[in-house]
Amino acid sequence: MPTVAVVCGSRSDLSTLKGCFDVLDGYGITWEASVISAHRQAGALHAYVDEAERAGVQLFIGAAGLAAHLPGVLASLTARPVIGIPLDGGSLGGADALYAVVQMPPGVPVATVAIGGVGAKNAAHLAARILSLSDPAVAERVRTFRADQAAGAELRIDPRA
Ligand code: RP5
Repeated sequence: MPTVAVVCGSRSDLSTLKGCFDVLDGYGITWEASVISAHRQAGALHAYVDEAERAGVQLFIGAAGLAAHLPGVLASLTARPVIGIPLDGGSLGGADALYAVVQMPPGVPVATVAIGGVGAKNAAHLAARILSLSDPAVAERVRTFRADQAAGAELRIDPRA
């Protein structure tokens, strides 16, 4: 079983998650992805979380659109960290999913990232930072990523040159 389990609510969500998978790969973090709908397959979701926990998954990423209850249900089923990605799937432009994912009741936290593809990438970056607390190899890759990002962003303009 991999370190990170990514669960989304529909096959239609998978293309948005590519950035998440790529970033996890970049950090050398093992992952698996499953389509299990909180609304359509509640029993299967419960069974999957039990199995994943027993097998040693350390962190869950949940992604869903519309009335996006999947990340919250994940957080109800596990004590491991859950990161939620609200997806832009409907006429409210993802605001519906954002509210559903972020507005969890006290004691059942979901670390919520931005809507859509940006959030998908940041879910993986946040997972890496959490895992880096106990994995020195991932911590080193996070350090390298941040240094490269800063170097790539730097721009100095000297009109005298
Ligand atoms: C949510 O409903 C899914 O996460 C998806 O974003 C949205 C639409 O699902 P489909 O009708 O495409 O299966 O549960």
